[in-house]
Amino acid sequence: MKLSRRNFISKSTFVTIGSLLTLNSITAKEFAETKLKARKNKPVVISTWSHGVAANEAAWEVLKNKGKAIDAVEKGVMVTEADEDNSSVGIGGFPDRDGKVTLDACVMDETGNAGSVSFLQHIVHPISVARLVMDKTPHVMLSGEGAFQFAIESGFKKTNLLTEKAKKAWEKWKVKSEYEPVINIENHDTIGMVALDSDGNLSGACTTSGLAFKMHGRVGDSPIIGAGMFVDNEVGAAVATGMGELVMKTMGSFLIVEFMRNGLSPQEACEKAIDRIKQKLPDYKNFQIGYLAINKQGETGAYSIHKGFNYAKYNKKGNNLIDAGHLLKD
Ligand code: SD4
Repeated sequence: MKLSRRNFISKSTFVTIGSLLTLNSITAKEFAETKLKARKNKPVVISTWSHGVAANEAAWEVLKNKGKAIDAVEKGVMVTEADEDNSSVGIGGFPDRDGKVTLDACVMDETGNAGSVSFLQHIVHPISVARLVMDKTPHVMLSGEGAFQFAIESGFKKTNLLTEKAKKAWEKWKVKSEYEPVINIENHDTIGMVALDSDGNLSGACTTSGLAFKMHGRVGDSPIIGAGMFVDNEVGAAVATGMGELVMKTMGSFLIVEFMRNGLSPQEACEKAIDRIKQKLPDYKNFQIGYLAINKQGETGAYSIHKGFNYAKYNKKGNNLIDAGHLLKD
């Protein structure tokens, strides 16, 4: 039958409404399932490495009182930034080759807003500067002197971040000056945190002094939205730790969120992003990368290249340190 224009329009309208109805009923079903799972799982927060346990405590204080995920992750990672014994975040972080402590951090909230600072010196809480970049400026990222100036103008105090312990470690390193980022030893302290709050909203934060004894001016993945951390409130959030160059080259956190968008669980998505590193970067065995992910339902996942990566998870069942699975079985 030849379709008249009128016929065609009415038939295609019928098809469109028909497919919309199917689409809507699937979406409604999925939506209901997501809500049900989320109700069971939320709130929940996960963060990298064993210092995540203390950071989660502070985040949980916010989450348990029905606070926002963005406030929880900021408060959470601030604990690690203020910890002088932690040699890769905030005060006490190991310096670069030239003895300068330079910090990278970023935040992202449920609206898709993001803020970041890189190569920031003399400020104990770069995460809060990143939050202000997000909340108070039209920009996403401020760097170096400009980031410092913004921090001072916003009321942050100039502080010497190089502790005696970190200075001693740097002086010891200078004797040989070998530039060898070691797996799970000097890279093991960055804190990345993602959370789902009681309202079902996701946010993330990541903060670090980066690789110990790095080249002056080196910036890692941690302040790069999409690399070190990414949030899409429709889907999930992910955060990275380890050798940032590998994460940047594969856009790790964004990739994980996109894998989840395409139907993978957080665990499968982390594994697939580690596999992407394996496929693309032949020297991957020399480095450690750890990924964490959470989805809208409050399900979580974690995976790394090498053994030794762990993370802290706080939900209604309590605050637990968990060993992540890993690719290389050596
Ligand atoms: C960086 N990804 O600067 C950071 C380092 C890190 O655990 O995560 N260490 O490359």
